[in-house]
Amino acid sequence: MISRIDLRGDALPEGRALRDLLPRADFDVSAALEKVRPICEDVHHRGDAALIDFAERFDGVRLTSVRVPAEALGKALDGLDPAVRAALEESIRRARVVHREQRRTTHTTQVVPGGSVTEKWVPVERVGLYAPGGRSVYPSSVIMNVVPAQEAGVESIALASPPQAEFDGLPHPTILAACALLGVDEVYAAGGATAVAMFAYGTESCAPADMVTGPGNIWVAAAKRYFTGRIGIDTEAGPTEIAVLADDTADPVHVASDLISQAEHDPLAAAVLVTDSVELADAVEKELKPQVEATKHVEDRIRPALAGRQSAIVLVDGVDEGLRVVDAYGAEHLEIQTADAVAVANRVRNAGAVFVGPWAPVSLGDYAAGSNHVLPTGGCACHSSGLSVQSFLRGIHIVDYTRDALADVASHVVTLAEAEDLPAHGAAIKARFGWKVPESK
Ligand code: HSO
Ligand code: ZN
Repeated sequence: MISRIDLRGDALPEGRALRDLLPRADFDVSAALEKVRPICEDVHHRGDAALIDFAERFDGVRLTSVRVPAEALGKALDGLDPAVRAALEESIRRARVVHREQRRTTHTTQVVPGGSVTEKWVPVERVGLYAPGGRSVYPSSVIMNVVPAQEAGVESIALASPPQAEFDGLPHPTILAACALLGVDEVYAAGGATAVAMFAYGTESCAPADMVTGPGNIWVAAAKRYFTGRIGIDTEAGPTEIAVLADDTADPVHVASDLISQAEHDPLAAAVLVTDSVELADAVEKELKPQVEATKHVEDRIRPALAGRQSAIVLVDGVDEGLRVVDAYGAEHLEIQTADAVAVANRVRNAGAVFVGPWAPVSLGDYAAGSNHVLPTGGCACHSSGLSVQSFLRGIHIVDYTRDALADVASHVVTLAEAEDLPAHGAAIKARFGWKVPESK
């Protein structure tokens, strides 16, 4: 059901070469780019009419309007199972506690007497959030996108989710209910690339957004890439990944269930166990079989995900080597199930989020740890972070110098301008001092 990669014995290769030993799913966003281009441009030219035509073609429903009426949100909340409502509220509360602390304060650095640089943090003005429909109707992802945007102080937040034929062309009711709980009342029934294009260009009913975030399939990722440079995006979300670094102290039942939990998302999801214990590897493999069979999405997602080339059990010589492997891989989610898990977790450099010890499974983080579940995939954890308040803020430098403070550094600026063959840059300084450059101190 899951392949093995044996890295024991020889010294591990360095850097990229090590990462190349750990295969990932094929997720070729550039190929999808060509297909989304005409869709995005049609939305650009025909606005709402294009959105309505695409909804008919992709979602099988003819809409009268793409904007979801306010009453539909209230109705969805009224119809929400009270237990689901309580769970969503707890998830929101915990996410708020964590994200509120991420707010950044304005800071002024006195560089020299009379010369200061202030870094002022300003929220993005308008954000469009995308919540997928179809196989992945995740109100939890609505929370993970909306909460950091709200805590960052974003004033205008709109959400789009695909229209559902079975709900009269409205997005899924749990998505609408989550919006109502979060206080988001601007919601659109638009799916995939068309939703991203709607936010990027704006249409008759939807004002353009400065930024689009939220998970989605390859078409959403391709549309985000298409608009990069025009609007801000979070990272392109690829298939979900879990890596578990475990030794012989780990419980194979837990390890197996955690691997399966993320394989449940997608046939391309990756589940990777890195261990120095052959006994644990054997026990996890044995445990996978009955657990996989007992769960719901076996044939369409879990079995293909675990059997896919993107999933594996990786054998290493020790926990130190295991750390090198998980760092090279840069998993979206990394669990540490070893002796002294806290110390091992503190040594991790590359992961979207790290889950420490036996009582912090990825499922907890998906719903109710307070952490964010929108995390970098495909190895992007080596250079990017998950969604946070910071994602929705811009730091603006405010430069304030007095005449004396400028005079003190004037000759250095002129020298550098000349060294770069940009004399007009130097002239802008000289003009202020009667064309005689004061000596720098
Ligand atoms: N594990 C997914 C998020 C999610 N899980 C939503 C359940 N619902 C990607 O981080
Ligand atoms: Zn999940």
